[in-house]
Amino acid sequence: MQVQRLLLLNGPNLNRLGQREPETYGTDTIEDIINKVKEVAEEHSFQLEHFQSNHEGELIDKLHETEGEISGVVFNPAAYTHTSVALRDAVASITAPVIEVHISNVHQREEFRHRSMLAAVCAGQVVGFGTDGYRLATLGLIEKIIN
Ligand code: DHK
Repeated sequence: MQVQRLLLLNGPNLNRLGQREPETYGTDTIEDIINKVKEVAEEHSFQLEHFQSNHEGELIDKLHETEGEISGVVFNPAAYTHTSVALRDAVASITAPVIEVHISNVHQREEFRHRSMLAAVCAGQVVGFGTDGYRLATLGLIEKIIN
């Protein structure tokens, strides 16, 4: 049997984690997050692929490429969460379940961060648990895939 794969997908400015507004996003770098998610994935016999981009089209292409290849996606669309109909449509177009993650509690922040364009087409959402949210989202995603 082939090993199932998960995709960890990170949107704009998340390559700056560790240096970027640590009071809001903590001090973990994107490498720290990849390592934590990889650990959870491998504990459950899944392989992990990671992709980060600051460009909407590249994120859309990566979502399309999951078809037939990836069993589930943990996705922090970052600022595109609040603006991107194109990313919403990309998530809706694929068969793999997608869990939306936000490091900060977006509901305690500016009004424009309260709305997610993607939430309605995602299988679940994890918000406000800091970078640990990625680990929690991965566990939830694996549960959905195997059950
Ligand atoms: C990350 C961002 O870059 C923001 O644009 C979102 C999200 C919140 C987060 O909390 O992970 O509004």
